[in-house]
Amino acid sequence: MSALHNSFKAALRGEGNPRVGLFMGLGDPGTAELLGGAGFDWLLIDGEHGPNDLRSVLAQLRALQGGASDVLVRIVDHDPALIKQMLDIGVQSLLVPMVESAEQARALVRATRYPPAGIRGVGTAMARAARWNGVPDYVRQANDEICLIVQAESRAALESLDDILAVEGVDAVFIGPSDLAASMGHLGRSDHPEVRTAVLDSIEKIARSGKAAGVFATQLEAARDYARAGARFIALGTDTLLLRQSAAGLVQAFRAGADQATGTGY
Ligand code: 3PY
Ligand code: MG
Repeated sequence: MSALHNSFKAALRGEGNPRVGLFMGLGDPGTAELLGGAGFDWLLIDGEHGPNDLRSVLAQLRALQGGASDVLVRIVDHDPALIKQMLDIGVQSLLVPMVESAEQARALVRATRYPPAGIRGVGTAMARAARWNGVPDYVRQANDEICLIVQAESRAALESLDDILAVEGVDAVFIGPSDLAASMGHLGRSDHPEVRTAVLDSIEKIARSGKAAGVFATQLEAARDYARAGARFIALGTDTLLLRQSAAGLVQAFRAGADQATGTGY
């Protein structure tokens, strides 16, 4: 197996249970390290809404290296220069938000590939991804091990979904229910029945196309519906929500005289 083998990409192509993951928005390597032992199939470092830059992403990649969870990174925009930097520090599975057309998807494929397939600049001596020239043949293997996931999260994106799905080099399409809800006139209501139906229909369409469907869900009942519709990977929430909910729940439980343990030992 290649030193660059991308197990997340391979898992998306396979069968079996959907891969469940968590978005990490705290931007902290300690949190990443802790969550790396929690049993998720994958963890996503969020550089779109979370306060992450190149260095904080790098620190979290290091904290998660060799762990059981595959690592994804969501970048803030479609900038090929940022994509080049992310790939060079070792990101192999990239989630790109707000993709609305096949043209945008094709540009993203090119940004992630070395020539002649794309426009990724070559600087392997500086690149952790290539172990600073320690991986023989890095430039010839890298393209095949990139997993490019585009986010469809607007009416326009769903209207272009067939065209986006036809783009070679896009491995998966991830539905963003919150932005989709906003674009459908239901801001803050990703559980609105119209949004739910659009998400489910899109997952089914993506699955039929042969590409992998991904989706974000903060309710397990929704996550299970999405799995039944054919989602291959599902985010079950965020580190921020987990921490906030359990912290607030603990203090409320104490004040209400209820019983709640934070765990055993200290
Ligand atoms: C959204 O729901 O809009 C997201 O980007 C998270 O998946
Ligand atoms: Mg979004």
